[in-house]
Amino acid sequence: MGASLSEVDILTALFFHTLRLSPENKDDPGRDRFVLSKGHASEGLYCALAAAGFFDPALLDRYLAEDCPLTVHPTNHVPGVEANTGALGHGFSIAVGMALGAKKARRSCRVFVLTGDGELQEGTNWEAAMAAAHFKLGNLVWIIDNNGLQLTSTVRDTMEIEPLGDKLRAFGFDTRRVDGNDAEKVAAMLDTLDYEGGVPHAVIAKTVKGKGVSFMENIPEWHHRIPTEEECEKALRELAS
Ligand SMILES: Cc1ncc(C[n+]2csc(CCOP(=O)(O)OP(=O)(O)O)c2C)c(N)n1
Ligand SMILES: [Mg+2]
Repeated sequence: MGASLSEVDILTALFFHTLRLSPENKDDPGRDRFVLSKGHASEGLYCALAAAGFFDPALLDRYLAEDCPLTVHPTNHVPGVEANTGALGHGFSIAVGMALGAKKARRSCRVFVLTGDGELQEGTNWEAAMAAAHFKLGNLVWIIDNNGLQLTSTVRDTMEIEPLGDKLRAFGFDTRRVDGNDAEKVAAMLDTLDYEGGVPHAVIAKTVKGKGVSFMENIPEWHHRIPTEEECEKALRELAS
C-alpha cells in the first residue's frame, strides 16, 4: 500500500488531466500511453483505471481473488493496462519502444512512464535513457516516484542514485522537479512540457511513501504489510479527512 499511496496523486494528474486516453479511445493507435513500471504498485493503478471508467469499480473488491484479472502485478488482461510489469527495470524500456514506434509512424501520441527510485538501480533504465535521448523522443515523459524508500530500506543505504538531476541532465533529458503528492502541481507542470521537440523529459516527483496515512508514511514495512481491520479503518478515516 505504501507504494500505491506514494503514486496516487501522480496517477490522478495523469488520468484526470494529462492523458489523451479514455475507455472510448483505448484501442486507438493514436492514444497516449501510460506504463506503470513500478508494477508492484498496481492497486493505485487499478483504482485510477476504475475511477476513469475502464472497468466496473466493483471489481476492485475482488482484487487478488482467483480468476480475477486484478493481480499483484498488472497485466494487459485489465482494460487500460498497456504493459505487463512488476519485474522492475523493464517498463521504461517498453515505454521508450512505444515512443519510438509512435515517432516513426508519425503519430502525435505521447508516452508517460512511472518508475520507482529504487528501481533505477536496474541498469536497463540507463540503456533506455540513452536510447530516448539518441532517438530524440520528445514524446516521452519519464516520471520518477522519488520517495527515498525501496523494499526494506532507504535507496541511499541500498545503492545511492543521487545526484539524480545531474545524471538525468547528463543523459540528455529536460529535467523537472515537482511535488509528486500534489496532483494539481503535477498536472500544471506536465502542461508546460514541449512534446513536439527532440528532447525527452524526466520528472523527479518528490513523494512520501504511504502518503496520507500517518502510521504508514515513510515506514519501509508498509511496502508489504497487510493492515489489520482496525488499521484499515483508521487509514480510511485519515484518507477521507
Ligand atoms: C527485478 C526485480 N527485482 C526485485 C523486485 C522486488 N521488489 C518489488 S518492489 C521493490 C522495491 C522497489 O522500490 P522502488 O522502485 O523505490 O519503488 P517504491 O515502492 O518505493 O515506489 C523490489 C526490490 C522486483 N519486483 N523486480
Ligand atoms: Mg522508492
